[in-house]
Amino acid sequence: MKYSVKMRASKNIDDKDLHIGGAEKIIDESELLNVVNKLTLRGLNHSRGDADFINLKINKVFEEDIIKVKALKTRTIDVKDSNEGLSVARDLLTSMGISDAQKVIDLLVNTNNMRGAIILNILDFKRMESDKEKGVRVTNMDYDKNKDVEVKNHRREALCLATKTLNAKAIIGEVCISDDPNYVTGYVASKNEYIRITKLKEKGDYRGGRIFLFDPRLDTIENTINYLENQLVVVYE
Ligand code: PML
Ligand code: MG
Repeated sequence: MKYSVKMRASKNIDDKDLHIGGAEKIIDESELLNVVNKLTLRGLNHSRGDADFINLKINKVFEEDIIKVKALKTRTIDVKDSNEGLSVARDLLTSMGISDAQKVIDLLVNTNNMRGAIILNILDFKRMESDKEKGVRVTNMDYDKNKDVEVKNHRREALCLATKTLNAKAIIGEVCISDDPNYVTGYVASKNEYIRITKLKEKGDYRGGRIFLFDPRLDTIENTINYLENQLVVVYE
């Protein structure tokens, strides 16, 4: 028997909920208590701050409901600073057919404190999430092996999330800046690859987030959000 475990941690600042971090696992029953323990510790000691509130959700899952997806291939572009990084990201988005890539970058650099991602319609640049404060949180995914439970491995967890996300019919791209103030590498992903860019912000900046590029000609927004939130996906490398 397998279980899905989701952890989400937040902090209360001036009566506002500050998003700290989260994690997703799909594991065997024998690992459950161990994983719950380790994810709780991760929520308690995060570089965005120590949590006041940790939400753990455990669901039994059925093997036959899980789809297997191969991880996107990865490459890294080295840049000297975040200005150069953002301009590389903009050019990659343009090469993916985004008509006003600067608009996407401007939206992303001003994103702050969201639990989930922004979904942007690539035809009219309108946001598609019903809750604009939370965004859409991609859940129910993990690797088949070598799962990192103890400490956050930014690159591997982001690759898992991007692989699931880009496997949605109507998501044609993603751009991400980490909201971890100590982590400045971000990425642009397409259906074919996950391109890391070594600096998309300066150290110490708490801002960050994700934008998914949605092509409404390929699927409905309802199917897309349902897939991102609920479809069980295991990623193999
Ligand atoms: C996050 O903080 O969740 C985003 C991490 C981005 C990782 C980019 C990379 O190193 O490949
Ligand atoms: Mg995070």
